Amino acid sequence: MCMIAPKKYGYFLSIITLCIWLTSCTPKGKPALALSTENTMALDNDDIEDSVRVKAAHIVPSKNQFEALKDEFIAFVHFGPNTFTRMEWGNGMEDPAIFNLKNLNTDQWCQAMKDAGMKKVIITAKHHDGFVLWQSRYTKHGVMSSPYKNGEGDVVKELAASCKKYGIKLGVYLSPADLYQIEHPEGLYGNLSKYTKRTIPRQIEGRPFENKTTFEFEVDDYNEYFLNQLFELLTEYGPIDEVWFDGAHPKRKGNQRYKYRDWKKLITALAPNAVVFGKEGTRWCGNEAGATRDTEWNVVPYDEDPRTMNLFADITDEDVGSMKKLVAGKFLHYQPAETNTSIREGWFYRDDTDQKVRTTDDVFDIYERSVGGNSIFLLNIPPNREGEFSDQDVQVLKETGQRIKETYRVSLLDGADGPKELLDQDNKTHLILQDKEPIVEVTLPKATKINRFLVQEHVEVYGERVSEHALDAWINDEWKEVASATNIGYKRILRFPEIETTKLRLRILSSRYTPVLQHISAHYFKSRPPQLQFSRNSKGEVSIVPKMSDFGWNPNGENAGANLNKGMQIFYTTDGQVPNSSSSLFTDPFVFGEGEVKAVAIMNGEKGSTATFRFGIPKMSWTLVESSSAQKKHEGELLFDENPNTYWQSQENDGNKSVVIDLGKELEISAFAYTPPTSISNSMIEKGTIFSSQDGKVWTKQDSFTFGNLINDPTQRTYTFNKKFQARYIKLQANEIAGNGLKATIAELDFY
Ligand code: FUL
Repeated sequence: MCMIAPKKYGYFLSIITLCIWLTSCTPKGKPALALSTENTMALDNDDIEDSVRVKAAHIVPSKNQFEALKDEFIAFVHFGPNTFTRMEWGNGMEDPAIFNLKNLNTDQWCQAMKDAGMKKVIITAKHHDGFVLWQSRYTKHGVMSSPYKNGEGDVVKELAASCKKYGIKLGVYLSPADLYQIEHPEGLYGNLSKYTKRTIPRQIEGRPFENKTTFEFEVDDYNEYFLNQLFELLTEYGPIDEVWFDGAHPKRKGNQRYKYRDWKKLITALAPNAVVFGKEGTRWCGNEAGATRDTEWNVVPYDEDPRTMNLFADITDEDVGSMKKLVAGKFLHYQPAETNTSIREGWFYRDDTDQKVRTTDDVFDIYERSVGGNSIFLLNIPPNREGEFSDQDVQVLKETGQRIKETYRVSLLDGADGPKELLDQDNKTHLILQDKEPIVEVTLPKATKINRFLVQEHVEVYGERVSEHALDAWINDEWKEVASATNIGYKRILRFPEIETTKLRLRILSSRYTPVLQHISAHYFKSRPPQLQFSRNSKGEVSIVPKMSDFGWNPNGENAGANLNKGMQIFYTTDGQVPNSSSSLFTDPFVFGEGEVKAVAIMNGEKGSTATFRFGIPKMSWTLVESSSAQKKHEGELLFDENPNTYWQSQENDGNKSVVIDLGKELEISAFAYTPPTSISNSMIEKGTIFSSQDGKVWTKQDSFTFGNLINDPTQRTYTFNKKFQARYIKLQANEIAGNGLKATIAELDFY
């Protein structure tokens, strides 16, 4: 590795660069620091990949960013008029009376967060509808005009008091988008007012501030309004540890600009410990589904200096900070990602019946992938109309907290022989790995079962450097690689099949500069064989995987059961026998016709419950003869594409609501199964008739069927015909839709 000194740092840097060059050419003794560390560094025109790499290895988090990283698991609370209107986005024209809160139990929220192990909560003090949850002096569109405590209530104040009581940090979401200020005739958003010098806060008679600080800014009406509200939130609710600026805009007006640099000045002065989300502090991870990247670098490139930027674009690419990306930038900046998602289907509470809640497996899986993948896990729990977290949410939070504690509270490396600096609990001690092939080895006091390994770099002082690493375990008198991954950064959790070992070895395979580790620990997650689910693809191939939750909002594509239970094996039979460890091992999808498949998951010798699925006649040679008035994107073919997530749907005004299928050849039929779509509940077929034909012209009515309770239980229903019959063509006629719906839908049809 040879480098060229960037011009900007001139002579001084050239010397440093030379030192790096010299030391990098010797096997040992490479210093841990070659440059002074910074939160942001400029790249120069003559920087080459090697010098960019060294700079990237010297970018460190700010104090507030590091605190935010250490909080790890934090809560989001979306609450407001949408809680009562059941909308995801309000329109700003809601009557404040709609916020008809009778009770509010912020202590219950905080208790549940505490049980989950969350360290901070961010509340939507103002969402896009512009309704404010605190007693602002600057608007009447908020809790002050609602029935709650006769207009005297203050949700932010009550939460702040509970946070203090439970030792939870507080953050505020203040939406720059403000539909009330856009829509109201006297609204300030985009009202084309002049930018003039204004004093913040604007004094309001009879409502003096205890904090006497004032600011002068050259701003327009909406920026002044925003700054005034920030002033209230940052001075009257105790310490604020995060300010969350959402990037979404349901609507804009008057080319309204935001003077973020002024907002920032106010925040820095009034809430010096607050990290700012959506600006240079922390960034959006790029999705709202709880999906995580395999490689989440927190050193990211910028084209402009983020310290002086006003507008921040979302970073949504899969690759956020590879060398290729960094080299193409003009500035390098440390900016941790927040993995934000909701525990419920949607950001706001709707109901306890249709709006599903994530499973504990799901939340714990996201926790391990996000916190253990160099990001912060921000989980939304929307309070209900009783002002509480619903029981189901509380239960999931409790179970998640229990798992986090049980799995991660103690390290199975306690008492192990290895580098003390990494094994202790002191987050200042660290180990500089100067060898060419850096290795950390630990010997455990006794043979121990583990399936998780946690490693942290000393990012606070040395930044993030490791780009590839692997873990070996001593098994049967030799080293065996059990896990590997790319970067580490603040924290990496490696998950692997259970092993029993007396020695572990962490190998750093590549790094941007001398790796400096801060902590390692080993853990055991007590898992149980998961429940299984079956599917068949359009080629007739059967797959068996751990059951996915039916959480339908924003799917992240992960199978939590499989992620948590590495090393599980699935055995199956197709001859009706109960499967066991001598049955066929499921590795890849296999072709299977009509009949029953039984499967069982076995984990570390423990057997799960046997799952059975009856597959109907394969559908590869089926064709659609006709489907009445299909909706666009919901064509008839989708009812036999072997994908229950896609469906045929008729038009609303279709009196006929029927489908005709050609089975490809004449077959004997004894039963059929109807799978309704789970994503919509108002068009499931409750009553219908099945007709059969040999030639597609002459039809015989077979049976009429009725399926009950579809809306509450939208699972597959099977109907056995009174008499078996021969048919090549089948017609299904929908006669009645559940809940008096007007459209008919079919996710899948099966015949046996
Ligand atoms: C999005 C918003 O539009 C959603 O309503 C929610 O607040 C989410 C956290 O951010 O951009």
